[in-house]
Amino acid sequence: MTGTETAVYPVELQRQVDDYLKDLRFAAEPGTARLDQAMRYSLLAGGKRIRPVLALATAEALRRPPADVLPLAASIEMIHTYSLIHDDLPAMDDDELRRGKPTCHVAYGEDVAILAGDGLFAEALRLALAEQHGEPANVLAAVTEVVGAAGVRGMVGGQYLDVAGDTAVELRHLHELKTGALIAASVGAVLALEGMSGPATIPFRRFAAELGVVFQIVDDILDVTGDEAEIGKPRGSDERHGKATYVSVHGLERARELARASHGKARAALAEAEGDTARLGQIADYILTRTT
Ligand code: GRG
Repeated sequence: MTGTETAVYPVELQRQVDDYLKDLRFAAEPGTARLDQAMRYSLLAGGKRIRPVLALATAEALRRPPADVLPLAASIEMIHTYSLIHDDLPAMDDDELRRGKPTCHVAYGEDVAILAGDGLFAEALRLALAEQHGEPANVLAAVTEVVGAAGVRGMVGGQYLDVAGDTAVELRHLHELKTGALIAASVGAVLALEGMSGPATIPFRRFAAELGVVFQIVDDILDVTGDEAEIGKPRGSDERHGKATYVSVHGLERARELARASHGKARAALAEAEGDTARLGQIADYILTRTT
């Protein structure tokens, strides 16, 4: 994509997340078993787990065992999965393939898919509040950060700007809300959980914000140039949905330059952060060079 090899992804952190997610069950009675099945169908469909892996790598940077933050990290992935289920619905993007499999509404019906998304959101909060260890005030601050990023000032607000199609809204701003906020919260929530505040958090937060930009530009590039089997959905969906993207606005070459420039800024911010940040840097390199 950028003329470089795909950087190595921390698959051992991804495995920890996958193992944790696999053990989650939501239904408490036979009557809701099919809803549980639909939620787990999408949750376990094989995403890259970038957001929870970022959370685990942030814990590692702060010298806390990554496994300590699994409930919080899993809750972020559950919210991400809910957003994908709802984004694929006929009223939104009307997509039939996600992560290489039929979308939730194709597999389970539209009514169940809406409830599967709603269920994942609520169960994410329950999981983080009930299972995440830490000072109660810090757990609350961490969950507040995640929910804020998922709400109107973040993902849902960004999705609204997208569907409203107001051409005056700057592309970077739309994506900062729609995808950047939850990526940034994957780092920020762990800082909050550790009770970190003030100047020491600034480099981490700058890194995470810029990483969201890299992620989105690369996503737009892959929608045009990616291998359909690898990206798990048909190429060109942005164009079919008439979406303004970094590629449609700036062209492919400029979009690649912008991705490299944002990656450089993310790396520069990380260099200012205290702690064991090697793995966070590795994830930034992966996000720039990923093909899936
Ligand atoms: C419907 C409430 C609501 C929100 C939708 C994030 C979002 C907002 C929609 C997803 C649509 C989309 C494809 C956005 C582009 C960026 C993105 C989130 C890509 C998918 O994320 P990855 O690459 O997916 O992390 P995996 O499958 O690896 O988890």
